[in-house]
Amino acid sequence: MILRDAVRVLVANWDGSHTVPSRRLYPHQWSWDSAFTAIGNARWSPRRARTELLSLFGAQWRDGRVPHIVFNPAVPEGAYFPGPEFWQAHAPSGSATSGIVQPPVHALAAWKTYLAEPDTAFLHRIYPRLVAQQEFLRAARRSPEGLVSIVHPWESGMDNSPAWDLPLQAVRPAAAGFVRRDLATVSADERPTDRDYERYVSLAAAYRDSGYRGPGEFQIECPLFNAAYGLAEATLAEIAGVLGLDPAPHEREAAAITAAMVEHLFDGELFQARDVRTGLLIHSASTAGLTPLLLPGLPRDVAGALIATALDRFGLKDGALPSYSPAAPEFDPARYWRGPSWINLTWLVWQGLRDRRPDLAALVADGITAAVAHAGFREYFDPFALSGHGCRDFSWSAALILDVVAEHGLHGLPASGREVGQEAGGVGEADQVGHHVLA
Ligand code: 9WN
Repeated sequence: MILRDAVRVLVANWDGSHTVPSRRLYPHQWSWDSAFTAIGNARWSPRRARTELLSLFGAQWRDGRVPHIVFNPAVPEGAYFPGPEFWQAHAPSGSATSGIVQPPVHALAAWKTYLAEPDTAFLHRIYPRLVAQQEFLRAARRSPEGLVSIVHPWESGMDNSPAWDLPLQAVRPAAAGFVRRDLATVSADERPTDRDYERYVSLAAAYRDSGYRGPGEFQIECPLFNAAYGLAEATLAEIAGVLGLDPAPHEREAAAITAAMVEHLFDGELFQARDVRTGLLIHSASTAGLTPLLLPGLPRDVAGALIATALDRFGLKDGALPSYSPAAPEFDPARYWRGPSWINLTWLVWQGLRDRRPDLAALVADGITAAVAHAGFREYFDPFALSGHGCRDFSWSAALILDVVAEHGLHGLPASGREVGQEAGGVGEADQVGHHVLA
């Protein structure tokens, strides 16, 4: 049942060449959402996963950046703020886009899509684009320490994480005069505040007015973004190997970023963000700090310390993984990235644990399936009550459950849900549903 319902959500959110994260709240194509959605789609329709990724990279800019939103021209301007009129940006393909980026988790998505159905022609097409995406980050965003920075909280994917509160204080808020669209769909106490939005808009407008060169008043080395960048290099090495290309430059870059992260962002317990403008670490309790577990070359003692932190301060064993430590005063179980459990973030930590601690990875996978079984494919979840928050029928929640169940089975479900899931034939049934709909 849960698998069939997941495929139904993905089918309903499909727009012909990409999947919208949510019909009402996010009616365009988002960059890292497409990567997570492809990872799930690869489990029942690798063709759809390939199309999703290729359509996103079809809007890649000449400088290699992959915009965080590709706008659907059929959707009215007022459906999402800030829309194409605000960003004033176009890809060489002609698509209207934003001009900022999101964590580069796409090489991983391409690789998982390939593993689900080995299609070397797809890898040949996507590899140079994935390399160009990394080259943009090196050329435009690399600091002398060898880390890449983000220039807007939206680039972190974890938009209003408490980790950004301090650097955002230095940003001049935009004058009012814009209309938020998100509050028409989701309750205000689950979303960023108006004060946050004034600063998001101010930063985005300044970056736009710089010709998307920046850097502007917000320049941060985020541990999740850098972990994704490093994992992308490690994954590109795998892809290069399949394509008969030299993996060594990618391996060297993955090792270099891992070393730079350990040297500059690790506080002994958790990876922290660093403010490039002040040179100081921003001490927070964000779950982003656990995601360097994804890096295959992370030293064993550092990984061990991170796992100890995850157990002590993030309740790793206790069900749904929060996006911020419940032990910290800023924790809020219902507001956006300030505490709720998000399936994509939990999935990333799960990936990082699978080889290192399969016992803990299994508990995290159980937490993902239990949250979705309890509340449906919501955007985020109270990590204790498991109640759903944000929008409904959210694509990556539906997609990643397909991946988790394919790897881990249905253990996290209550017995009744498990039976229904098994009766439905698991991912095999989903496959039929999907192919039927695609036919
Ligand atoms: C701004 C689409 C996106 C996700 C982000 C999430 C949220 C947008 C918003 O939705 O951000 O990009 O309008 O709040 O924070 O991670 O990619 O699902």
